Amino acid sequence: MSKLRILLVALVGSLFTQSIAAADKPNIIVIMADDLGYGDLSCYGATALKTPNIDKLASEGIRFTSGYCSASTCTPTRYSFLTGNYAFRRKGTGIAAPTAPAIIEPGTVTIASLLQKAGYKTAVIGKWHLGLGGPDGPDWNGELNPGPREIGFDFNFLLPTTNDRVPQVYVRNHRVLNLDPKDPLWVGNKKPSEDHPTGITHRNTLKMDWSHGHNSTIHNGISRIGFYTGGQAARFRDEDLADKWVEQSNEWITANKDKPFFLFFASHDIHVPRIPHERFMGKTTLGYRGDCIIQLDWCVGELMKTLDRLKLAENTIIVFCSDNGPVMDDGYKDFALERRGDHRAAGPFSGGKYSVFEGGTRTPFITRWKGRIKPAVSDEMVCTIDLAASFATMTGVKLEKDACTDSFNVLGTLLGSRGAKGRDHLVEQDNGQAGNYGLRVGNWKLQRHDRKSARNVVVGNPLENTKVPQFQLFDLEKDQAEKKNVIAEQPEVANRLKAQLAKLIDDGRSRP
Ligand code: NG6
Ligand code: CA
Repeated sequence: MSKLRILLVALVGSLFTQSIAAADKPNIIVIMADDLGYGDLSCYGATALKTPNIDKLASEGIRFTSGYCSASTCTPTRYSFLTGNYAFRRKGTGIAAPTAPAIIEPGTVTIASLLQKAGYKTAVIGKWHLGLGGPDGPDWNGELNPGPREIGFDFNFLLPTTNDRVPQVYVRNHRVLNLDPKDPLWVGNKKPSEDHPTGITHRNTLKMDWSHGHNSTIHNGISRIGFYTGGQAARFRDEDLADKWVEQSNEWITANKDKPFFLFFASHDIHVPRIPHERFMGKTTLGYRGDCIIQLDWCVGELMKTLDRLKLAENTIIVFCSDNGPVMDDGYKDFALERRGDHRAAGPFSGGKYSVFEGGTRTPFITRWKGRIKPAVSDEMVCTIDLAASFATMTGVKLEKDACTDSFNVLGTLLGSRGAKGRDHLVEQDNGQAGNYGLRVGNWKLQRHDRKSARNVVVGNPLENTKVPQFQLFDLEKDQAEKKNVIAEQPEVANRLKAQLAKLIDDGRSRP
């Protein structure tokens, strides 16, 4: 072969691999809502409000009826989504306190580090709630390290804990944004001084009253979980959070439009305190809880506009999901329950946030890849924990055996390939290490409650603890509300599922 020919073959070859690689490396945006229930969107049956932007995503992509998050609280779902490991296997994965250190150790393989390996630019914008800093916890006035950047994110712009936990500041990369060193930020679990105003001592000054917990330091007229002082210039207004996430995302997407990128858009909506921007207040009949859903839908619309403007829609996979099921009264008197009317936030399911009934983890789950995914509704079972293995497969990154040990490759299902199957089983959990479990296998659902007072959480009253037996079995085909325990009628099925769950826990991993 002549030199020229060799060169030509090499060139054509590399062009070919490049085009294949480009097709296999679409941008990825995971939009994770907070506390959004299965029945909270009009594309999932809500009639009390309209969510046109998310509905559009669903109509242009796949709307899953068996899409799950891993846990019915925030921290364990986020831990599992990022690491691909069930949170019940790890101590310290329950709802993180304001002073919690980084829960995921630097160097841990995550969906972000895998995509980084595949050549992606990666960012997380929004709620973190996975702790920051070393074993002593966050150094709010110094480097907040380790954090997202030590586990695969090139950029982070965060609400560091939750909007109801102190402090109300943004964290950009390793620093609190706009922090004036002359006004240091102090965060702690105890009242810093006798005269420090709290939700108890200054209750009549609050713009939204608390119903349980949430009675410590007051910021923006709302008392929170935990205490803090200082950092005045760095503090945000709750009303502006959604706008901030959109602004930051648009900037980051625009700056990274020429490379494949992975954006984890972690909305704080619709977590308490539900304080939408003034322009969304009163937009629904459901009170602020509904108004925050409209605000979330607006955010999704803005992201879509950015993709359209940059001509990226056909080169971007969007996954829309939630971090746990719904709750009405989560500590503030925002009248979500009183104003809900016929709206059923968990759709046809029982339970919600904190529970292992389906309402706790079966949540909206939508994938869209314009031009590639054929619009459909899918009953296949998929979970946020599967995104790591699925996108590693898509981008050609090798998954080591000890990484993402509970993450299954369900890429075909996520993209709607004909005949593709989702999971054949899934463990659902409530909060942190061990506790209460659900195991879904096909239409069967086993509940196992290891905690003494198992919470049979009723949406609307999270404090209601109905005693439940340690094991219950439900046939979801006939009884999706898990109302009729058939464990006595189906001893064989129950024993099979009990043994399967015990093995899944004992094995320490479930990915083959
Ligand atoms: C609970 C809080 C609740 C919420 C939850 C975490 C009280 C009484 N309840 O402890 O309001 O903050 O933690 O929610 O303080 S999550 O969605 O971030 O997991
Ligand atoms: Ca949550």
